[in-house]
Amino acid sequence: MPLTTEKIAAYAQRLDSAALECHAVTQLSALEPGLTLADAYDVQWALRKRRLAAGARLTGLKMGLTSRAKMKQMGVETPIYGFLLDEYSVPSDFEVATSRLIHPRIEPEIAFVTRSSLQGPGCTIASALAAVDFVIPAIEVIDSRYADFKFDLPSVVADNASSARYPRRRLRAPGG
Ligand code: 0L1
Ligand code: MG
Repeated sequence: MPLTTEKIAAYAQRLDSAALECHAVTQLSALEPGLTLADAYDVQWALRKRRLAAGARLTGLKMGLTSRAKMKQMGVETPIYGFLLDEYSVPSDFEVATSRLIHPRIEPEIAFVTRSSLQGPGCTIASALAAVDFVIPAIEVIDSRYADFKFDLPSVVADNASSARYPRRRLRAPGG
């Protein structure tokens, strides 16, 4: 049975508070042993709505578990997604305040900067490619809200794919 609306909201609040107060919590599937991927994305979407209602702005999306090594580690075949907010961004020449994070790690990434927004239904690979302005190497700071950075797939999806910080660059047109 899918999670009730009340439980989705309560779990989103739990993860939001963990991030805001910098304390680790037990992974969600330990509280909800039957947690499905669909439940987990419902919690992630509720978390996104909470942050937007608190004044945050959506700045992008991320894919997680994109490397073969990570997929193998988690026993999955497809990547997951999460959201990025303005409040996660740090000027690229600033230090990241690790005191505001639980147990941060960094990952090398590839960032796709788009020039126009994309919306489904009917969003194709061709329209996604056409929307790309340029592609740059990037660094991502991830931070699991779960104790000891331990989680299964649905738990990490609910926790917004461990999203935490990313560098904000002053973007110039190539050659500009
Ligand atoms: O960005 C990522 O690939 C992280 C996805 C979640 C797994 C992790 O936190 O290591
Ligand atoms: Mg990453």
